Amino acid sequence: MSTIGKDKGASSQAQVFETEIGEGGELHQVVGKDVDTLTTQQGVPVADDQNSLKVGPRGPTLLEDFHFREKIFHFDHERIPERVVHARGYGVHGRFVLNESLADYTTAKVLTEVGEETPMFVRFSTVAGNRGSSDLARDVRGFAAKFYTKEGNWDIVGNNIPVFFIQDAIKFPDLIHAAKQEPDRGFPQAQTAHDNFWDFISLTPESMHMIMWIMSDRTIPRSFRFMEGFGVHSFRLINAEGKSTYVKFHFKPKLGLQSVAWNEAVKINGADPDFHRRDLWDAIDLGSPPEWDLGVQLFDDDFANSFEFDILDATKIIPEEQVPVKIIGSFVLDGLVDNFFAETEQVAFCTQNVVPGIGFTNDPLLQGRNFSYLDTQLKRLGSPNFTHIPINQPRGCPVHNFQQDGHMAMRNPKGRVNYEPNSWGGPRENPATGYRHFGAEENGRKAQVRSESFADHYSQARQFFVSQEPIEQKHIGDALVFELSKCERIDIREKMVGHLLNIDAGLAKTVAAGLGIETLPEPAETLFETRTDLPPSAALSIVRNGPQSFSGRKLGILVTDGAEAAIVKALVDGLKAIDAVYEIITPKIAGATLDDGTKVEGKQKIDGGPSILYDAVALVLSPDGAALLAKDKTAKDFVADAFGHAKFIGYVPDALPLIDKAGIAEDDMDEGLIELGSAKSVTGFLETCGQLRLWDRELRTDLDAA
Ligand code: HDE
Repeated sequence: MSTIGKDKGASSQAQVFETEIGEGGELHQVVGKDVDTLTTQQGVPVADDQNSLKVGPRGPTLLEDFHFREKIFHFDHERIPERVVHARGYGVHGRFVLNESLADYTTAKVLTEVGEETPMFVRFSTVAGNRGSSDLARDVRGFAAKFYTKEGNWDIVGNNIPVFFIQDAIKFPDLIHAAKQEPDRGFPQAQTAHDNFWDFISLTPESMHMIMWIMSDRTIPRSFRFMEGFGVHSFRLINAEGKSTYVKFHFKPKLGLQSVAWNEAVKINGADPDFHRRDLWDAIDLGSPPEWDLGVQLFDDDFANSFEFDILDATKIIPEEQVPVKIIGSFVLDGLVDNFFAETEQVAFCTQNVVPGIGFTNDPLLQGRNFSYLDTQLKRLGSPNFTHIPINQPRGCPVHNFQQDGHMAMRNPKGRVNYEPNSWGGPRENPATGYRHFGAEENGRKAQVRSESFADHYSQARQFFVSQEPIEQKHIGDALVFELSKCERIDIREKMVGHLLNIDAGLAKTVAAGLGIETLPEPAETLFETRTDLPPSAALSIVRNGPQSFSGRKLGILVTDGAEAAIVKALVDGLKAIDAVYEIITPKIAGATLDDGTKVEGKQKIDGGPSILYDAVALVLSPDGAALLAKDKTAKDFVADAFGHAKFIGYVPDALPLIDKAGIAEDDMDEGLIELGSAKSVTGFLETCGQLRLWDRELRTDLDAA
């Protein structure tokens, strides 16, 4: 017995296996090749990593085994606290190139040196869910960008929605407590459909504009690649003369905007909780990295003073019709991380990270954030030296200062001097190039107050609603009914309808009807005369800013044995030509043999590739294949879901029995079901797929639309 145990451990450790291909193509295992030897953290070579040190083969484990202890100790400490918000995220590297100089407005090199490439790191996230929650939660998406500029790191810690719930940072802990899981039961997570959230919202009228955005499809994006990003606050640009211009930052995806349907989102969360991160990984890995334009809205004090709302109020936008977004450059996100923890998890964004020529305004939300982000990194990363972690280190410039010591200090200078001024030498402040805060004139009485200029909570909420296409308005109504139907307290539902009455009477009535509220409540009381009818803004609709083609999107091609090879080939070629991707879904993962004898590999077995994972689907089936699948629940769901989610469906005539069995009757057949009678018809089908969805189908077929 004892010999067996000993030999096993010794042999598995002493031999390091590598494979080598012999002359005849055979594989050899090579023992003891020149590969690195496993070591402890102290660099001591390890002889046995399979068995702990024991007294005899069945005896107790000894504390003396320092390798065992070190390994377990380190494992025990692998986790760091997850972010208190935005815990679930996905980061990638990128590059920003400036096309148009803002030299009239700012000295920041990143915004004035045309053609210069600035490395970036971007982390996308959901807000409320924990680190292990699913990607398609209805939630705001974080869109945080770190620019490693020549003058230091500049962070835009933005979201995919240009406004926020609250006007003053002091309410942030309440908002987040109410949104996250309830404290007694620990659920629901990653969703706002519960009493505490809507209770807080119903008592916080300033959130109403944001509520319109989060109940829209903006919070269930198809992919990070199809999302806008916003810096939200008004910042300042400061030029060489010390003059300040206000700025709002915008990221506009080159692919256009796109979201999924709510019922689809719910199902995606089950089928692939990593849907968004996988999508981004695949796009970069397959060589189609996403790109965004960086735009700015620039305005001065005259505009700020004449604008209907306060430019310091983060619950308001400045409509693009009033101040157009000027595109000044673009960025591509084309680099996957080498290590998720080292980069995505340890990246520390701080709104306070600005460079010379960029400054803050008095937005009370931004002022609070400037404290919070630095503070939270200490908690999360455990040391004031979190800036020494490679992902957080400036890359475009040196770092010289006399901050020293602390946990995990990695940048320890040599020499005697650690103070400034000194007579030894070393870095000194530089009034010419150093960061200068904008010298805004301030005066006023110290008080805990909210400016009256922040008081109109409904006009822009209405403006957002009336800027939506009918299908988008329907989705907002559906979302409100769904969320409020999950509130147990009727009074909370009623209070919310009271707010909606101040936004749009039609919407309020739809929601009341959906919730079974027979008598409409009184409109919510407002402190000031609040609500003007603002003109609709086309920039606020997803449908009106959707993709121009199927490029960057994904077709699911359901294929069975005996299916027409010419159609499959035409689809595959057509998709490649427009830089779109596809997956072949087959009844068995081994793939299918087509009518000309060629074999196609199945990327998904039908059970693992539901149609919710694709932007559109094609059914290329043989008569036998269709007959077989017409009996299969999963295959029927594949078609029924694609239809229900208003997707375009291409089909060969032989697939009709499956379509029929999926519950799509002959008189349901609409222009979104496109016959692929020949390879030629494929082009037309792919062109049609370039539209987002056939939303009219939903308006025709969904009970709630009536
Ligand atoms: Fe954040 N927010 N936030 N937030 N936020 C954090 O910082 C906070 C707000 C946003 O991928 C935390 O490093 C306060 C608005 C993003 O690492 C924390 C207030 C916007 C991310 C924090 C806000 C954001 C965060 C948690 C109200 C859009 C993820 C972990 C005043 C403009 C960054 C961390 C990443 C993360 C505080 C409101 C965006 C606690 C106090 C408005 C994208 O510091």
